[in-house]
Amino acid sequence: MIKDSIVINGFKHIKYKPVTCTPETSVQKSLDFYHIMDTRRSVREYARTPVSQNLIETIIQTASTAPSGAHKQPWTFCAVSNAELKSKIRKAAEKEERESYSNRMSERWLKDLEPLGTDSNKPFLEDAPWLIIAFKHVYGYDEAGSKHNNYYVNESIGIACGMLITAIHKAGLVTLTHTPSPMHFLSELLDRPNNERPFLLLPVGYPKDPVYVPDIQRKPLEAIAAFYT
Ligand code: IYR
Repeated sequence: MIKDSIVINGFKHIKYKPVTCTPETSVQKSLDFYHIMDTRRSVREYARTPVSQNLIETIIQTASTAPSGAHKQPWTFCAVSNAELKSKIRKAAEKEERESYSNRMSERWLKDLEPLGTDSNKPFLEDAPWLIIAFKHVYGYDEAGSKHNNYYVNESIGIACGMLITAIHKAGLVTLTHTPSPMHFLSELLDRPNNERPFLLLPVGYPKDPVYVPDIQRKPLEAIAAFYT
């Protein structure tokens, strides 16, 4: 008799239910998903079309299905639609970006960004109906309120942000990974606790119509993978 659960180290383990696939449907499903994801682009201009909080909540729940070090889930996703707060975030981000573009970034870096057409103006921080700011938890608290360590925090939140971006794309929305630097102004404006540090800022919404993106190509498989069979 196959058991529904077993106990390991005194902890209950439940029977894993895989997504139903055959070797043939796996191939088709992975191809279909690749083709969907290959249409994803970072978009810098947003339509004013509203996006419901409900939709943003589901996307964040998808992100939070990510694996994390010792399952600590060391993240908070702050979702901002408040116009006044978005405007404050834009002002503070543009102040840092102006300094970065004129003094902090190297000539080489600025040259590398030319094909992408970025500059220190960030209208998307007000135009997008939502801003999601991912905060990493450099440490956490247990049930009794004492501090505990988190593990592989950057890896964990990086994976979760990747899944957030995937969920955004699957919902027909667009985003971009904005990294104003330094970003501690986000902790202050959003009044985040001491154990949280801003990791990534993502505007989320529908794209402006029409919208244009740089004509850049992805590396081919040979350039990104090595097989040892
Ligand atoms: N953080 C700046 C600069 C920037 C840096 C990289 I690397 C990019 O791929 C894009 C932009 C900004 O957000 O404009």
